[in-house]
Parts: sequence; structure tokens; C-alpha cells
Amino acid sequence: MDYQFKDIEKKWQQFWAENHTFKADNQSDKPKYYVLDMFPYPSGAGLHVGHPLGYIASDIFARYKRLKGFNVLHPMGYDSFGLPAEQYAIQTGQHPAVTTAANIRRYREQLDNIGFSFDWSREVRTSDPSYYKWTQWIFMQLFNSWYNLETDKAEPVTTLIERFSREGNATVKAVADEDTPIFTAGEWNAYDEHTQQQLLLKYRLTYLKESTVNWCPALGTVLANDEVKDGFSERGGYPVEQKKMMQWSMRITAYAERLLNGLDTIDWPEPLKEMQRNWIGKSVGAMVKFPLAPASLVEESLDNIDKAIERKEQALDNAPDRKLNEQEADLADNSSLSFGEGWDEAIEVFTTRVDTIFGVSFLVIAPEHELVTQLTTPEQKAAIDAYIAQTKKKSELDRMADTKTVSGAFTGSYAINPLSGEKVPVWIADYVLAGYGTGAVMAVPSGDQRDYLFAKHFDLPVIPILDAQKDIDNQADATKEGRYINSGFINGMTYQEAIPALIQKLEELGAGRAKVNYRMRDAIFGRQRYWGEPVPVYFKDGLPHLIEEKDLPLLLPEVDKYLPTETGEPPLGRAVGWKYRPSSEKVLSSGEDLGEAYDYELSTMPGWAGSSWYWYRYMDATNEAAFAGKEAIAYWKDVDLYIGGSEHATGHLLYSRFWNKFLKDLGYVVEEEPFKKLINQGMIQGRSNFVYRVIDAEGKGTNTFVSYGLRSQYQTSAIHVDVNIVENDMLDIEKFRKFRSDFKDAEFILENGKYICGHEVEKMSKSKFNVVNPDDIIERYGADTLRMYEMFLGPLEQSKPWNTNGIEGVFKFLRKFWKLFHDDQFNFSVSDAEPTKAELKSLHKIIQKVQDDVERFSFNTSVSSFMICVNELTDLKCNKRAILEPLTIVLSPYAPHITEELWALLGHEKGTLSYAAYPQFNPDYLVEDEFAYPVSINGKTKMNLNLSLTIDQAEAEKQVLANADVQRYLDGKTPKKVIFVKGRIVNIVV
Ligand code: ANZ
Repeated sequence: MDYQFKDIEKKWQQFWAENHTFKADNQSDKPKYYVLDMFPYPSGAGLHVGHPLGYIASDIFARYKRLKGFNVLHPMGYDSFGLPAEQYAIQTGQHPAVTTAANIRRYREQLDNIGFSFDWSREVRTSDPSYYKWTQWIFMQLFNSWYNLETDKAEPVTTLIERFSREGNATVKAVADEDTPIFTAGEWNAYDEHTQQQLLLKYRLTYLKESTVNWCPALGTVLANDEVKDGFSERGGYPVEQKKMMQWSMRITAYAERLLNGLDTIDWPEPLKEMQRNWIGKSVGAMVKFPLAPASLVEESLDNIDKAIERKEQALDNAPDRKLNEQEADLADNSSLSFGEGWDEAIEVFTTRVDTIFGVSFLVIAPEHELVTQLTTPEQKAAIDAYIAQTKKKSELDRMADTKTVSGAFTGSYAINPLSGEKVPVWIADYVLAGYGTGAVMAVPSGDQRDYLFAKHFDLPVIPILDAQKDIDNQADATKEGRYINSGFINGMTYQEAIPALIQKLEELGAGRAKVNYRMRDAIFGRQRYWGEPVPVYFKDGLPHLIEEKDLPLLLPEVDKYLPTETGEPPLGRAVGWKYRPSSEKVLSSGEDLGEAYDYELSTMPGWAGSSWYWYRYMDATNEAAFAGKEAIAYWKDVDLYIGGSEHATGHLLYSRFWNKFLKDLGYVVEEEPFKKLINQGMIQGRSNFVYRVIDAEGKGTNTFVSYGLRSQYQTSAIHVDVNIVENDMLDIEKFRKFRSDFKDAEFILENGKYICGHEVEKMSKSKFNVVNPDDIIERYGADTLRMYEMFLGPLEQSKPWNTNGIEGVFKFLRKFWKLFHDDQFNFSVSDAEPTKAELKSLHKIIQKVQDDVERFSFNTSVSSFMICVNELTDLKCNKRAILEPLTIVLSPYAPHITEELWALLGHEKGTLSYAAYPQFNPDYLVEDEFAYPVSINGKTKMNLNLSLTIDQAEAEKQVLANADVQRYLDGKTPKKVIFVKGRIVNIVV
């Protein structure tokens, strides 16, 4: 029989499903291997050929590992909460659960068609209550935990309460809100429950906090920083503005250092690690206080200080060794500012260059800084107000991106440089961000480009501070080289000497300290939308409380509309009678007393909640007592290979690492890092086709279309045409007339009787009519061809355009492979004869090559090697079982259906080859036994001659001289000598 891929593929897909061929065991003597794909969001559009690229690669790897004797876990599921289903629900009124289920069915069909070896018994759906029960449970663990900096891990809040009641909080080293007050054990014990709970919220790893958020009015929700691109929502492209709001947050910053260090232990692409490092953004620097005072006091004190400094300097200049008298000493002390009365307020700045502190010529605070109102003098009020209004229009990203425009306003107030004692003006400007560091900077025009531009613009002093900095107007010259000048007691020191000296001095004065700062913020954990996990929290007296664990899952309630309420509450505010009563407050008598019940939290969890732990659920997907059983976790441990898109670099992949570390701290999981090796697959771009509409003299589009090669002779406009009615850039004219109703009478100007379309590589998208559905390719060529072809397109990590030009070649290859097992009448015919050396060589080359390629994740290079191998065997007319059987196994990860069928035809009737053993590579078969000797005459190379590598001088001489070509070169001359160097050369001396 000819190669009937349709029947074969259906047959084996059914076989695998019925026999649960790929069901992995949670106990095995085999070593484990966990291959994970980033699970899809099941969108309404279905899969296009770009989506399965990573899945095919991971499937090849999973199948290969099974052949290599591993117990492989290769699961699949759906990240099924999310905005698109909800947007659709708003438009159509259909419940998102209904559309989600329909989309999942369609995804499953498409996935099944491709022949993946997924263990479907472990499927997860994040929107399923049996799944989100555990997402809610993890949230509860986070709420019940704090981060202990002494043990460097999360611990139960009970241990914190215990310490507070014993020793207060001054001695507790914890990650907590900045504004946490200090209290003693006595005070703690005297606080009422409400106050205690309020204080605990400052420590919990998930907590409620007022914060500035990215609010997207059109989507009705808050977005994470990585969901906002250039001031617009990533999904939908709607404008995003800054707004203050009470929000659930996750204290991911507690894990900043561990998230950073862990990167050195995992095998991920370097650019991806670098993105995470930048996101975390560790800066080593210092916090410095610049004291403030009421204007009057500033003036007065400044006078004093100026005098004091002068006096002290004079005194010291005059006689460096002389002891100061009492009055002088007093003044001198004053000059080193021990923040006396009236001086306790200060602007605190974060700086990575505390060494530049003597170059500070002004301070800049963010327009949102809490001291702005207090610092603004009446004369400056109008200017400050106008500037603040102007800033509100800019997003944080705009503010960071704009490094050229200089703008700002003077508050009218001054602060004091704690080391120089100088008075410096305080400005506001939008280049300082409220959310980073302290929202205030000490500006050093001689060290920092932005500060320099600002100083030039507003005519503020530029103080040079390093002797090595030659050109102060050129900020590229800003340096840590050389020695300090104009810098008080650090004059003459180097950077390395100055830093510790300054920190020590600041500490002595109580004016500063060393500080490590992270750019990363705590992660907002909530959105004001319907289609997400309810947060298992109710409110009592304004404070959040967890519901009881036995009440999980907290089910998503029904609502009449998926829109905010009239009062601006999230959609869950519409749920009728949706309230909570803890069991302790329930009236147990039969007459159910509704009494008092508490409001639930109305926001739902963000998109990243369900995806931050899903790989554990696959380990034990139906466990009802835990998110995954201890034994299952102890066996599978972590993901060995994770394949997915790089767009998740700072979202999903950072949050997952965070939750993993947290679960590890509590002893629920065993590995510090969840994904040992990670590969980002490239994007498959679309290859769009265009037709060229002729434009008439008035500039109007006609109904005539000109072929690509002739288009320059006309005025035309290019129109996207559906790639499915174009083949090899040739338009199917009849189909085109049906493509759009206004094209039904279209006329064509042809070249060589054909209409040729233009083409361009673009993102694959419906609007560009360049989406290729894998189902169509499978219908035409089969899944095995699709799988091999997607790999053949190029290296997995690279982006590349979809283009079907080479697909015929792959299809022909599979037919040729099939033909090796069949005679000319297509009868199955395989011989048991001994293989020849050439056949064995061809086989062992491919055994080794595929093994090397797959282990290096170089899937594309194997495909061409398979082609070479099958061509060689075809030329050798090889139909020997001893060759074809191992070859079938080697090919099976790539083309699982055809190989299963041939495996059965080879006589393995009952089984599947999924668990066969990958053939052993034997290097002996590759040893060359011949060598192409370069033959020279009198040192001039004339030709190459194949000789056996085992022959000696005498035999070599005989064979060389017997060769007709050699004789022709010798032209009747008698050789004096034949020099033979084994494996190298033959030289004939005449
Ligand atoms: C003085 C100075 C002198 C600075 C100098 C730099 C160079 P990274 O490395 O990103 O942490 N800065 C601090 N808080 C800021 C904020 N909220 N908005 C804008 N800029 C802020 O950057 C730390 C440096 O960025 C700090 O060190 C501060 O300027 C500025 F020659 O202080 B620097």
C-alpha cells in the first residue's frame, strides 16, 4: 500500500488514547524526566501553525527521552482565566465558562491532530474549581506568612506574633512595610485585636496596601507593569493612567536577592536571565538625610553653620595641631550637624554615588513626594501647582524614557547637605520617580547627565569633584577614577577609599547608612474583573480575614452582567447574597439565622496566579487533599525542560520562581528553582500575500488587479489577500472572486497567463489574512509532515516566517521512507539478510547524529540528516530489517505515526514503539577503511586515489602504478621511487 497518512494517523492517535500510552507513573525504577510546555490560553481563534512549534520540539524531546529509558512526564492543560473570554462575555452576554469550554474543545481537537504524547489524565484548567481551590489555598499560605531575614526564609505568622508578645518588633529582622512603627512587647500585648491585625498586615507576604497602580479605564482593571507598553494596555491597546487604590500585593521583594542568586544555578538563555536581573535591578548605595527646617530656622542656622565652618577652618588652617577652645569646638560640632531641635525633619535620598555628595548643588524630589506641600513657599505655590498638573499627564514610562526635556519647579525651600553643611535648594521634577528609592535625589551636575542638564537649564552650580574628570561639560566623562577635589574630608582619596569613609561618617552623624535597593516593586495581586479566582478573604471591621480552609474553594458567583456596579465596584459586587459567615459565628440551630454576614473581597486574582504553580498540579492532578501529594513532589521534584515564549520573561517566569521559593520555605516542595532548563522558541511569522488594485486618474480604486511583475506600470494600492487562496504566490482567481463580495466581478491583468501575488513577512494575524491553520496542513500532508516541517524551518530559538515552499520535500521524504519497506507494487517487503558495511554506516551515522542533535535541542539539523540517510539507503536498495527497524525507532520522535505503523508491520503487532530502546551507536561502523590519497609526481599533486587503509608499501606501490590515470601522468617514464606515507600521501619520483 502507498503511504496513507490519513488512515495511519487517525489509527495511532486512537490507539494512544485508548491504551493511555503516555500515562506517566508517579512511581518508577526509571529515572524521571519532566518536559513542560507553557500551557496555552484557549483563545477563540484556535491554534495557528506558530503555536505548536514549541510543543512539537518538546514532544520530540519527550518521546526521545522515553526511548532512552526515562519515565517521562509530559502534560498539557489550559490557562483558562483571563480577559479575552470576559471581553467576549461583555459583548455577547455568554458566560465566560461556556466560551472557555468551547475554546478548550477546539484546542484539544487541534492538539490531538498533531499527535502529541501528552499524558491527558493530568490535564489542568486554571478556571476549574478543583484547581483554583489550590490557588486560593496558596494565597492563604502567603497571607499567613512573613519573611524572616535572619533565617532568610518565609515563616508562619504565628512565630511572628509569638516574638512580638515576647520582645516587641525592634529586634525582629523582617521584610515589612517602610512605615512600620517600632513597639515593645508591652505595647503589643496592650494593643487591641484590630491594631494587632493592622500591624501584622505590614509583614504578611500578601497584604492590602494603598498604592499607585496602572489603571486602565477601558478594561476596568489594574494592570501589572509588564502588561503596559508605552502607556497603553498590552491587550487591546487602551490608555493607562496612574491611580491610587487599595490593592492586594505580593511581597516578592522579600525574595529579590534569592531570585537574583538563583539565576546562576539554572540553565536558561543568558538574555532571559539578564532581563530578570534588570527587572530586579539591584543597586548598592546609601540612604542620606538632608535635614530641613522652617525657613526662618534655616536662614538662622545656615548663618551659624557658615560661621562655624569658617571659624573651624580658620582655626585648623592656622594651627592644625592646636586644640580648639570650647567655643570653637562648640561651633565645630555644630558644623557637623547633630540634627538638633527643629532639625528632625529631613529629605532622605537614595544614591548609588554617595562619593559625589560634595558635588550636590540641589535636591530634586518627585512631584508626588509627600513633603511637596510642606516645602512649597507661598511665592512658589503657583509654579509648583502648575508643574504637578503637567506631570499627571505623563505615565511613569514616559517619564523614564524622556531623557532630553528638562522641566521642574523650585519649591522655595532649602535643605542642608549633612557633610558640607551647605544649603541646597529643593526642586521638584518629573525625572525623579515617586516609586523608586525614596522618591528624592541628591543632584550632582558634575556626575549625572540629567542633573547636569537640569543645572544648566536652571542656572544652578556645577561643582567638579574628581581631578580625573577633564571635561565637565561632557558627561560621558563622569568617572570613578582619580582623586576627589572640593570634597571636604575625602579630598585626595580614591573612590575605593571614599565610600567606606563616607558611610562611616554618615552613620556617626545619624545622617545616613549603606543601603541595597531593588528596582523591583511588590507585585499587585488583583484585578477588578469577573473571570478570575475569587480571593478567599472577607472583611470584618474594615480588616481582611481569611475564610476557613474547609470553605475552599470559594466559588466564583453568578452575576447578571460582567461589568462594574453602578457604584464602581468590581463585577463581583453584583453577586446577590454573596457573603461569608465563619463557622464560629454561625447559628447552628435548624432555624438558619442569617444574622450578620461579611462582605467578600470583590477583586479577583490576576492572570499570573494560576500559572505560578501549575507544574506541581500536573504531578498529582486529581489529589483532593493537597495541591500535590508529598510523594509525587518528592519523585518529580522540578521541571527538567521548559519550553515557551520569551514574552514571559519578567511576568510568569519571575512570579513562578517566587511562589516556588515560598512553597520551598514552608517545606511543601523540594527544589529552590522550578525550571532547570528553559528554551524560548522563536515566533513563526506570517507570510502575507498581496494583490495590486489599479487606481484610476481620480485616485479611486478600480476593480482591476494587476499581477506583481507588471504593477510598476500602473498606479496601484496593495491589498492583503487570504494566503489560503494563493499557492506558490499564484492567485486562485475563482476563489479570489468569492473572497470578498466586492471582488466578484474583479478583472485581472496577468503575466504569462498567471496572477502573481506580492509577499511580505509580518506577524501572523487574522487581520493580515496570513494565518495558517495546522488542521489544513495536516489534511493535505499529514501530522508527521507538519511536525518535521516545523522543525525543518530553522533553529528552534529563531523567529522565522512560515512558508510552505519546502513542505513538499518533507512529504516526499516520508513517502520515500515508507517506500524502503515496500516493493514496487507497494507490498510490504523486508528482508532478514545481513546488512552491508555501507548500510550499517548509514544507519549508525543517523543514530549518532540524531542523538547529538536532540540533546543539543538542534531539531532542524536532524531533519536534513534523515533525508540524506533515506536517500543513501534508497540508493543502496536496502530493505533489511537490521537497518530499517532501528531507523524506525530513531525517526519516531519526529514522525510518530508512520513509524508506529511500520513498527507494527515489522511484526511488533501488539505494542507501540514509544517505549522501545533507542539503538546503541557503534563507532566501529563509522571507521573509514579507505582513504583518498593525494597522488603527486615529483611533488606536484595530480589526482586522488582511493586505497585501503590496511595496505602496506609494496601493495600500495603496485596499485598506484597499475592505475590507468597514473600511467597517463607518467607518460611512459619509469618511476625512480614511490614514497608512501600511510594515511597521508603518495609521491612518485621520476
Ligand atoms: C547621586 C548621583 C551622582 C547619582 C551620580 C548617580 C550618579 P540605580 O543605579 O538605577 O539604582 N535616583 C535615586 N532615586 C531616584 C528616583 N526615585 N528617580 C530617579 N532617579 C533616582 O540609580 C540610582 C541613582 O539614580 C541614584 O544615585 C540617584 O542619583 C538616582 F554621579 O545620586 B544618584
